[in-house]
Amino acid sequence: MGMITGGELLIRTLMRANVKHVFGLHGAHLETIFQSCLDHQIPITDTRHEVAAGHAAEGYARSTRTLGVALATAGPGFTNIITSVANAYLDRTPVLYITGSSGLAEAETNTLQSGLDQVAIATPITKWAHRVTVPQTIPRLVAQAVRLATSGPMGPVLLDMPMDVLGAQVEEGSVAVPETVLLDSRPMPEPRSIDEALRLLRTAARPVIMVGVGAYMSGAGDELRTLAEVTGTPVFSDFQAHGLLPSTHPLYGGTLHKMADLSRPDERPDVVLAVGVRFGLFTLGMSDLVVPLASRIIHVEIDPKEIGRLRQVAVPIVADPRETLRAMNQNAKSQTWPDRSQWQQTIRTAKIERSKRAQKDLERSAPPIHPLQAVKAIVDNIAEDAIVVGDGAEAYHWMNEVIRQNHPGSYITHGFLGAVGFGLGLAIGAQVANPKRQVLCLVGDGAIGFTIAEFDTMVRHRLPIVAVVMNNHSWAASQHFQEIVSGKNRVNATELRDANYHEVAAAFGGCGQRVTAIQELGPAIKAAFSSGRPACINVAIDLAPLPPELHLLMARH
Ligand SMILES: Cc1ncc(C[n+]2csc(CCOP(=O)(O)OP(=O)(O)O)c2C)c(N)n1
Repeated sequence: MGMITGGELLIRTLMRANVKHVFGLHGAHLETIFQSCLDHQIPITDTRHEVAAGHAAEGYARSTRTLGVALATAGPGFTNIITSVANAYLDRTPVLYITGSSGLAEAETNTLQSGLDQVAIATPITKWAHRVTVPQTIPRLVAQAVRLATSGPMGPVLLDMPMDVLGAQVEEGSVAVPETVLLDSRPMPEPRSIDEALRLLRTAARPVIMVGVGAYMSGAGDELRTLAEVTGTPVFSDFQAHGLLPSTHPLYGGTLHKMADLSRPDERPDVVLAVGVRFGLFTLGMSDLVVPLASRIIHVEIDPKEIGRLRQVAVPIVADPRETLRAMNQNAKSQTWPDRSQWQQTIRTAKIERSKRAQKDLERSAPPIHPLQAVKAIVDNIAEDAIVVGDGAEAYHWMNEVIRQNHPGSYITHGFLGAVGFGLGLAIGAQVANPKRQVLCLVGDGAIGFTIAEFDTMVRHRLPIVAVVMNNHSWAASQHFQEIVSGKNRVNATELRDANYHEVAAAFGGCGQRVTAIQELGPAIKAAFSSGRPACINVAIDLAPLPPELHLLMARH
């Protein structure tokens, strides 16, 4: 047996963890990893900015519910990727970030790309951040990092690998690489809590199920559908659980914010079964618009920190969401459930009323294009299983009005960090993980500027993503916020120029088109997908309208 490098030990361990693809941007500190990827045919999607590599690893993880891996070099590579680490942390996305750093032997010598304690900086925004100092420990520590990232509550981990640890030569047979890295072990609910939860649900007059990231990440879709159907309970989902119950299902009520439409006293939910949901932004914080203060809550959550965060919980269940719903179903099936058809009808009526309110905007015949018309044209012209990434600010709030998803993990949009500009990166990861599916990235004209050079990455890696820019020559959510909070005449530094974003895509070798009339948008989307090339459709939209969800959010300021 010969000698192998630390980078080789890392890649061998990742292969045991089923890692088939990584994202990154080269730096000399990482060279042995790049060489081992070459030897083992692990493709690296190399991006034009580390943050896009990080977001791509998130997009890969979010669309597959498996680990994403991102590589960033020492110093500026690390600082560039931090927004992605923070986003993965707040969204609970399982990503392993590998960062290079200067050699241990060069500690405190003011050498290139050094002088930062990368682990200290990453610690508060990861589940675990650690510096590997002994090459022989690489397999053990990488396996530990992977297990932590992929166990509930999932989240990012960061391993900092000094250049001389990655480059060290180790006798091949002297270090064992673990056979199995991933765990398949889930915390089970107490039978007593299952009985209590079912009793509360059965006695409710107007129960709802709210699903969130935990339900999605635990793969609870089938169990959710069964419970909803057996008990006749309508389902609302947060931004990550979209599609867990197909949007076409008669019991699907919409995203969590839509619960605010149930505003009359006789239509407010009285029991809420929250499955893997984190209360906060998507339940409108302390306000009772989404979750009535008087409602009784059953909270199924793998992280005890989330229980009781904003609301008193009647039945707390700290366990895996899928296993909890499975246990509930086992008992629920043999029980008699009240007829809930009237309550279900109330929710269907609320949905119909909301779409009626949107009708006037959709019927606008003259330019400028209403943003709602644009997002509707998108959902009407993409494949049934397309993945939609929602970036920008008002742009994705408009998309929330019309999005229909029948497959979980197919609408990837903002969570608690709300970092505009993450869309192209997320789309790259989603497309790499799902090469046969359409991937469309909806993005604001402000947001696209953050990583517009990623059209180059898409062209080089043959990723036929279609980006639709909602061009209102403004940081619209910011500008509207100023107008509402500070005054119509107090707009300051939130306007943009009407730029030819589509020409940037074309300049990198993709295709691009400007759209100024709504009739052109559907055909443009279809043509872009049939071209098989990355594309940018630059749509001139009306700046004036405010998405209904933002009315709700801004009303709280
Ligand atoms: C990285 C980052 N910087 C700044 C903000 C503050 N911010 C929130 S919304 C917004 C405007 C976004 O404009 P655009 O991308 O054009 O989307 P639109 O609102 O027009 O859909 C900004 C700058 C943010 N959320 N994230």
